[in-house]
Amino acid sequence: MSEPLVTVEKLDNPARVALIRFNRPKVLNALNDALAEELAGVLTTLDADPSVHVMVVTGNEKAFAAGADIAAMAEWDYAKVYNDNYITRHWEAAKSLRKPLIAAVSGYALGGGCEFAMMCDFIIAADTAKFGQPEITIGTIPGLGGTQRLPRAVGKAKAMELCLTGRFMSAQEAEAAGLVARTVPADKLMEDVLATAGKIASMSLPAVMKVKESINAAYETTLTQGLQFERREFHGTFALADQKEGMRAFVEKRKPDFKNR
Ligand code: DAK
Repeated sequence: MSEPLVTVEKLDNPARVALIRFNRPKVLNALNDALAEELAGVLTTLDADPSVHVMVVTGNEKAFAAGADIAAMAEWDYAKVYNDNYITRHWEAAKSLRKPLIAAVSGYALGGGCEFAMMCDFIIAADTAKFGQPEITIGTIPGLGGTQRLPRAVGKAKAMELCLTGRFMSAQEAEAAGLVARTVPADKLMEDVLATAGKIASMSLPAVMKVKESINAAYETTLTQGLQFERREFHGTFALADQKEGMRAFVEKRKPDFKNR
């Protein structure tokens, strides 16, 4: 049996959190078609698993992922990548998840690695992390959303400069620019990310999914439509037992016992 390209652990502590790890350390977790297919299967399965509320995806100390596998792609031609819908079919899985997916980034997050991290709901970075879209240096351009999500995260000027030069950006710069939720010392990355995931996993799952859907609507709609969507979802929470439980617990000065209903 060959090693899995993506490993998965459903954790007891914190409960309801699943940890997914890219597992191609010899090539800095370069993302090939087989890895993308495994990842899509894992994400889809975990999203449908009621015992999991939050997913965390990570790499290793040296690399989250240094991009798509260049050696695999080097000799492909246009007809092949177009006809095969080159790895797009697998990556779309991450876009349709209803539960939160957090990227824990240490080391390199380049090209498709940076793009996949941006497809996650938020990124927590080790202070050693390096982000970039170096595709231009190998004669191509970002293909998994780099020219679209990066400007939305860091603004046009910085996205343009990064994609046109292929320069790497430090975790500190990425945080200041808004790409990263928080930067933490490298040796505390997983502790911090898992505590964050555990906190989210302790909330009411339908409320968590409504927050995710509403914030994502901010990217897809006008402000008026987005506000209306949020209002409907807010009103909708009043149909949940967890809204009653959460507010009653506050009034009664106790911890809520959410049932995810
Ligand atoms: N692909 C294949 N192998 C890679 C790799 C990659 N992206 N990155 C690193 N490796 C391999 C190296 O070849 C080396 O292998 P060996 O020589 O040991 O066999 C090993 O990993 C260690 O790398 P280095 O020896 O280079 O390590 P260094 O510390 O010296 O340098 C580095 C680290 C990250 C600066 C360097 O490895 C590097 O520049 N890597 C390439 C970064 C890059 O250009 N990434 C962008 C690739 S293009 C799409 C989806 C995705 C994409 C497009 C479309 N669709 C859904 C349509 C994405 C495209 C890309 O990401």
